[in-house]
Amino acid sequence: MTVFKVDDTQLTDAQKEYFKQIAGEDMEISWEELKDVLDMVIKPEGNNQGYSREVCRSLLALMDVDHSGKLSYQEFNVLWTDVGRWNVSKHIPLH
Ligand SMILES: [Ca+2]
Repeated sequence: MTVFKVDDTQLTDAQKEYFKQIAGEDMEISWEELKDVLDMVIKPEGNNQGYSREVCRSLLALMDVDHSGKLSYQEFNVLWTDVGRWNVSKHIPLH
């Protein structure tokens, strides 16, 4: 698996702006921010609470290759590519 697909210098301003909206000023995504994104984009079926803290933290840990505890754009992008490839909600237990 190629982990770093995106070079910061290749990001467009629009991509940076979008990521900043999610990640905030620190430009890294915490598990809470990840939950917001997941709940917004992929709503778990029959679950109004959205994704659990455990799922979000597990996903984050899986993609956090530098163990910073948060996802950089590169790390987030790998996750996002996987989200597009599968229906994540069918592969991850929600609770
Ligand atoms: Ca990280």
